[in-house]
Amino acid sequence: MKKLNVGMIGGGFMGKAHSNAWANAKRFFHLDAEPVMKVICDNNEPAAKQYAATWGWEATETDWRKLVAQKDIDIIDICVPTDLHRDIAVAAAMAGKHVFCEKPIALSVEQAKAMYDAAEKTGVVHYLNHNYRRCPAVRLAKRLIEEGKIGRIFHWRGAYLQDWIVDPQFPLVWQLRQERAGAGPHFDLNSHSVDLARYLVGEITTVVAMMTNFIGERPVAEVGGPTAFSAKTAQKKKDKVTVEDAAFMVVGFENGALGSFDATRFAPGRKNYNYFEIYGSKGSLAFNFERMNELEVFSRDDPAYAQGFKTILATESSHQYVASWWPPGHIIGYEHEFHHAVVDFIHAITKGEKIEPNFHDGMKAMQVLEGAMESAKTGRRVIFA
Ligand code: SOE
Repeated sequence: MKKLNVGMIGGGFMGKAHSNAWANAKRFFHLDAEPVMKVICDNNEPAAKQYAATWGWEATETDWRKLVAQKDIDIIDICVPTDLHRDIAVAAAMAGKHVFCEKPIALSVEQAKAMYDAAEKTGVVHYLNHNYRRCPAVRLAKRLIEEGKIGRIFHWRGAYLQDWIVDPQFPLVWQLRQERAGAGPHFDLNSHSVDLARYLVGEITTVVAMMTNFIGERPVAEVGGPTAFSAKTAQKKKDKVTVEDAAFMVVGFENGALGSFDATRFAPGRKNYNYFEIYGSKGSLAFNFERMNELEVFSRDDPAYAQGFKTILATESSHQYVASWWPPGHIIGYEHEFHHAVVDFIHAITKGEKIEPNFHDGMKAMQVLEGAMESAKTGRRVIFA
């Protein structure tokens, strides 16, 4: 079987989800080419070695430029903070490597465009990992919309809520620094919701937004220390938080629908509450990632006496991706979405097809996110040409 050598950059939380998927996708799905876990790159050498030992990467590297220049690498997988995405993705595409990149795409529309242009110019496959598109229940939502079961869409109501920085002592991790992350939950979480909204409802043409910061200063994080969700190694010295803590948007879609988006890391009790509702002329849909195997569906076509939201457990073999896993009712989890992404990415390479979301989708979503930041700053509505 043809082999595709993978070089992954970044060994954190996302690197773990990706490593697991690169290792196991071939065991559950039929692939025309086998991904080979060739090199893990992390600027912390002992961490890279540990990662390689745990996950089965064949070799380690500490300089991403050397990895990108390596002739035997076919795929570059980017799992590092957002400020590094553009340079790595452009260099990888120019070297003819297919690019699998974590979200959000980059720090700006300009950077996203550079990534898209480079990938299109060299003809490599480019993929932006908004993993939630690859939940079977989200695929079911898409199918019901495409089959006309929801009718004309009136509303998108989205929320992505977490609570891992409510404690003012939580350290200033890179996600709270504008120069590294670009923005706070607006880029981290709203980027996912905008991706889902574009996928399920359509293109966004106008935005109004409000953003705020609740905790202005935080203890400086130790180098190589804590990252998202872990708060143990804070120092006494404090520094400024340079991103927003919450970002709310109202948008208009090209098809006339109206949408709202709430993104915050200040919702106690909400751990990874990635939620949306879609209301249409024939029915409604509701999805909550913390119940990711389920989709709530309301149909106005049901007789009045039997109308009500029903919960579909999307674990039948007729639901996308499910047949390769377990029998009905044997639910899947967060990590499975990453496997689905790897499978579709390998298929895109072997069949010479495009995969979505890609850098074009990332660029369009970034236009909405950037527009919202401008709106929050000026107090005015932003309309996209
Ligand atoms: C942290 O907020 C984070 O890991 C996001 O960056 C991911 O995209 C999301 O899936 C879970 O939360």
